Amino acid sequence: MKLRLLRVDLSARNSEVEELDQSVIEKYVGGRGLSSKLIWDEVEKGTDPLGPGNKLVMAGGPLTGLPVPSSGKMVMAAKSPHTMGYGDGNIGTQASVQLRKTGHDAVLFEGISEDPVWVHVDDDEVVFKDASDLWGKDTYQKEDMLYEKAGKNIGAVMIGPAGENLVKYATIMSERGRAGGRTGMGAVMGSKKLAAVSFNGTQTPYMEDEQRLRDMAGDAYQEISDSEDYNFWMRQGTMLAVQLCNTNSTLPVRNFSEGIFEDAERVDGKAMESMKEGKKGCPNCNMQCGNMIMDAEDEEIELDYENVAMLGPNLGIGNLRQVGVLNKLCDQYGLDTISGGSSVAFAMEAAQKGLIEEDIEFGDYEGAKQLLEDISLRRGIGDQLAEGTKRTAKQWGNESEGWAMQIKNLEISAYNCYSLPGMALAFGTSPIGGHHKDSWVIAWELENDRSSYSDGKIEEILNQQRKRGGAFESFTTCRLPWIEVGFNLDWYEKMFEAATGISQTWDDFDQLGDRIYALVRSIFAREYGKNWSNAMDVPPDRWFDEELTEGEHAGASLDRERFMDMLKRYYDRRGWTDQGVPSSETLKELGLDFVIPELEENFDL
Ligand code: PTT
Ligand code: SF4
Repeated sequence: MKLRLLRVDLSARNSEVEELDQSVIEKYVGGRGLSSKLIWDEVEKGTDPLGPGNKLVMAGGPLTGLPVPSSGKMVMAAKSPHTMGYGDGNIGTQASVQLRKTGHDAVLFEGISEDPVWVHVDDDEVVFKDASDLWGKDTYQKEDMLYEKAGKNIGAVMIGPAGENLVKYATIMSERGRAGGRTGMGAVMGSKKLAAVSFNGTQTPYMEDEQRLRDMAGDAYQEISDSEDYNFWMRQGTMLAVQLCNTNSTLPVRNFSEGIFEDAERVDGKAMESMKEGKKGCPNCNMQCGNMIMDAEDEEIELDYENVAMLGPNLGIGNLRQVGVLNKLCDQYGLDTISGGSSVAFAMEAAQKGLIEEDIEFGDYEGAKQLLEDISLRRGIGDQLAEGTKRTAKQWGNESEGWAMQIKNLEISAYNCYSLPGMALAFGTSPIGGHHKDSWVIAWELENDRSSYSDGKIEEILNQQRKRGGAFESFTTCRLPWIEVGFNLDWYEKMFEAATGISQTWDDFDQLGDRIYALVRSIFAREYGKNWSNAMDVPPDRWFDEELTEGEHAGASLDRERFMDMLKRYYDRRGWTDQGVPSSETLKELGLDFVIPELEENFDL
């Protein structure tokens, strides 16, 4: 099997196909694995992430679009304008399936278009379409226009005004509710004047043993729908986490200052169930988790936990239909709900403390709406907040950096960690900044000595990072069948072999995860050079210096010394130096020798 990479040069408006041989799949698989290799190889240190030298990858993997549960995902990756290191996100959309049906496994965009452009890939044909009428429209409008012009069979991704205005945490959107690339992949598209990308394919993606894969699919899907947790998942999806977090004092409330929300029952999974109008989800999935309700403007909106927690409790807003409107606004503007919610909460706290004159306070729904719009359009303080909480804190001063809730500039997702050392470490060592996607160790931690800083937690984090951040991001399939309904991991070895003809075990996939972690970390280290240190992996001061004041866990905070010791033990397990950079021995073991010379310029490996 070979990988087909479509290179699209937006400056020259031409394209070519490059075939990558099987050894690339064996070593990097696809998705994040392939993307991180391409970014290391092709995006030089110091490249302006919003300039022509940055490259944007949209990569499926060998399982994408095949008869495999929840296989409608792809990774979008580039140098992140937000973290300034490797950035990516994962999106479930028909575009992933259609990409592979065009006969390509990944697309790499380079250069910058002079005028707004929409790239349409129709099997082997790449068409550069004028997008001047799409530019300035929101993502809902853009999508309608794309379907009208190219037909409903296409799969499309697009940016909204936030991406066009280069908001540092603009996402790429699809299908009114799928979002990917909270590390600013929407801004990278915006900088390239790439308004939308669509795919329409007629081919069958490569399958080494199609019959075997199809035979397995029936049983695999059945195992999912027969699982014990299936019905509850279908009722609540990710919304089940509101109650879990509130009960355990880990909900982000009013800019992460508390862990319990007085109106949690009005925004939790049960409340959502009482309003539910239907379900939605990604292609090839039989456990669709998008829950639709009517928002306060009487329009349909899909709710997920992160969106609700960051735009509800974290803003002091306890009305689910209003939260729905804020969520919809972010989707229309193409603004990440997590960073957007965190930035608005940061402004609310700053106003409360008198750092800014704006009249906005926690619980102010209209104010939140206005500010999300101002961020997307870069108006007033929205222009500052569009740079993220850390950069804004540097301007607003008064030690506000301590409650700018970010790691490596990326705003932390919706788990409040005063009493969760393990989840705090998972955020700290997430490869792309404060994101929960690679290690959602919270569920395990709540059941296993939550207050400890133990080696056991480090092992669990490593295990999750390898599987979630390595294998699933590279297959690329949704990880939720495994995590939420216990779909057996053995399936993936068999499906991978039937799809590619390559035999790999979970030991190999785990090593893939380690390889990707070392490579992504090397991209950050190369980029930051002498400015890199282990401080980049440490959560904000708020979790160490302040305490929860309410509920069973009142008085809880993280212990800095114990956290730093845990971080050091984590580095040791990874074979990284005390500054969190992979050692030359580790790089050699993982087949990443080519990284060493550039890192040695700044680090003692
Ligand atoms: C993901 C992050 C998440 S993670 C959520 S809700 W989650 C937020 N969703 C946003 C949104 O919606 N609109 C918006 N404007 N911004 C948003 N930002 C936030 O982005 C998503 C699901 C979910 S819902 C999760 S956990 C799982 N994530 C997966 C992953 O990362 N990899 C993988 N192999 N499988 C996954 N399955 C699940 O997919 P980022 P989606 Mg998303 C409206 O991309 O950048 O990683 O940020 O992809 O198709 O929407 O599915 O409670
Ligand atoms: Fe998409 Fe949810 Fe299905 Fe995963 S479980 S593929 S996120 S609908």
